[in-house]
Amino acid sequence: MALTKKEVMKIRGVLLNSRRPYFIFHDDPDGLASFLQLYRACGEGKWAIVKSTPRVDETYLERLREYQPDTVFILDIAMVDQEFIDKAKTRVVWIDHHAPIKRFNVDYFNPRIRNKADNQPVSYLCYEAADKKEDLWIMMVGVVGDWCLPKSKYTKEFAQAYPELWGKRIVSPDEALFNTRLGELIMAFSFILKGKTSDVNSSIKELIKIGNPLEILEGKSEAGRKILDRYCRIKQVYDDLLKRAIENKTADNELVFIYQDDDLSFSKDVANALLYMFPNKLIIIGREKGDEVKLSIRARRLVINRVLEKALAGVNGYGGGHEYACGACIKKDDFGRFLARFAELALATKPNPKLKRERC
Ligand SMILES: [Mn+2]
Repeated sequence: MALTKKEVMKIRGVLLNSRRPYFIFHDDPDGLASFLQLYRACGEGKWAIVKSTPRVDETYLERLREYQPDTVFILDIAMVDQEFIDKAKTRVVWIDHHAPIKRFNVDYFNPRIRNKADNQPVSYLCYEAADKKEDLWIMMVGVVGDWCLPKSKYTKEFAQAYPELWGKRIVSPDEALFNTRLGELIMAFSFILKGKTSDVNSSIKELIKIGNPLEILEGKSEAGRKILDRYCRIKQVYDDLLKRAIENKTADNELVFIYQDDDLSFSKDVANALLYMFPNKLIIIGREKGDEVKLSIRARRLVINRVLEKALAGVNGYGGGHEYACGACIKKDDFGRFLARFAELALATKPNPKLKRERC
C-alpha cells in the first residue's frame, strides 16, 4: 500500500475543501496526470509547471501573491525549499515519491518515508486521493509514463474499460509504453508539455475537458482534436530526430547521436525509444545548446552512473542519475574528450548478464 488510508483521507479532505488551490507540478506525464486528477476532483485552481530542475524555490512565491490560494499542492517534485514553505503563508500539501527529505510546516506525503522501495508514482497516490473512477486512464498515463505498473487490480480494470488502449500479456512498463496505444497517449502527454508556456497551458485547458482518451487519440471531440493536432506537430520533429538517430547506428556496442535544436528537447524520449529497440547498446543522445552538450545516457547491461562519475573527472561538466539512466551536461570544448573517455570506461566495465529495467 502506497499511502495509508488516513493519509489518503487527509489529502481528499483538503482537496475537496479547497476553493482556491494552486498546483505546482513536474513537467512529465506523471506530474501532469497527478495535477489533472486533483484539478478535476476539485474543479478549479491555477497551476505552474516546474521545468528542468525539479525544485520549488522562492521564485514561485510571486505567482502565489497574485492568486492568493488557500492551498498549494506540490506534485512529483523532488525538492522544495523550506523558504518557499515558510513564505507561502498558506497550507502546503506536497505529494512525492522521490527520496524523502526533512521539511517543516508542510503536509508531506511520500510512501518512501515508510518503505524505501515503495516508489509508486504520484499519479497513483492522487488517484487514491481524488477517488474518481472515470480518471483511471489518467492515472495509468502517469504511472506507466514513470515506468511503473499500478496494482494489477487497476491494470485489469483499465484493460476492461479500454481494451483498445491495452494489449495481451503486457507485463512490463516498457511493453506498455512502446507496444500499446496507452503508450501513444503517454507520448501525447509528454509532448504537449514541450514548447511555449502559453501553448502548453492551452493544451492543458483542453485536457481538463477530456472524458475519454479516444477523444485525443482519434480526435473524437473538439478538445481532443486540438490536443491531437498539437501533439502530431511536435511528434513530427521527434520522429525525424529518431530516424536520424537510428541512421547513426553502427555495428559496435554504442549508439551516439548529437543534434541541435534551440526550442525542443527530445533527448530523453529518443534515448528511451532507442534503448527499447536496441537493448544491448549503450545509448548516448546529446543536444547542443550554446556552448554545451546536454546528454541523456541509457543502458541495460551496464551500470552507467559510476562510469559517468569517472568520465566526468577533469572534464568541464556535471551529471548523474540512476544506475541505468543518467543525464549530463558537458562544455562543447571538452565533449570529444569526455565521449572517448566514457566509451573507453564503458568498454572496460563488465556487463550484467541479465537485462535490467529501471524507471527514468
Ligand atoms: Mn514521478
